[in-house]
Amino acid sequence: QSGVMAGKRGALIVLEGVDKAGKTTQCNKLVQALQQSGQSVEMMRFPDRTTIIGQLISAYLEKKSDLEDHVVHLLFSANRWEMVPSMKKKLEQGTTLVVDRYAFSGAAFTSAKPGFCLDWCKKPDVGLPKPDLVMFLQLSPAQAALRGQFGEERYEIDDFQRTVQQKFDQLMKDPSVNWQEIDASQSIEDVHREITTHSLNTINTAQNLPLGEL
Ligand code: DGP
Repeated sequence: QSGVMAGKRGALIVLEGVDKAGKTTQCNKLVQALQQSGQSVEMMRFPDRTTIIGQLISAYLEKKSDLEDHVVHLLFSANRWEMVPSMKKKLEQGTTLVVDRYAFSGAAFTSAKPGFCLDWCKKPDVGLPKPDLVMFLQLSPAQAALRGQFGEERYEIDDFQRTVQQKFDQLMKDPSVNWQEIDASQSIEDVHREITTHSLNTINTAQNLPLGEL
């Protein structure tokens, strides 16, 4: 090996899925399991509501403010872009990032609104670091309903979530993304085992590959 970048890079691992699929639970469990196996790993989530852009998004989701749909879309994307320098730095330093939602949620949620095409929705995120693995937690609307009522936030409506699911189905046809579908109706532990196996495999293969771009 030569040059300054002798270390192994971390992997960029994303969990996606419709609301109630269990993404946050599984992200937390995955981070714990990877830490216990000796990996350097950090969790992230989008939207990241802690930044100034994130606070605008949060107020919008909580229906405390109204924003034009294109503007909101661009803010969600900007919220990802603002984290790119720190993401790249961590990956280069060998830290694996486990990310709760990413650009795919961006495209799926906005394109589920009337008057938006998937192609336009994907554009602002073109050039973001490409995940080494995107696990899609698959859960039917009927199964999601068994997990209780949706909350009060914007987008937490059955019909809308059905359309979002269809948009994700379209996004998953993109062969340039490493999609892994996970049956999220299994027990928490079974889903966790599957996700951990895929993640460990990805961490091993990603370290020999350059980080891609969406
Ligand atoms: P969460 O914090 O994971 O509950 O996500 C908040 C809500 O925002 C959820 O309904 C999904 C939606 N969402 C996440 N990312 C995006 C995005 O980039 N664009 C749009 N329009 N919605 C998003």
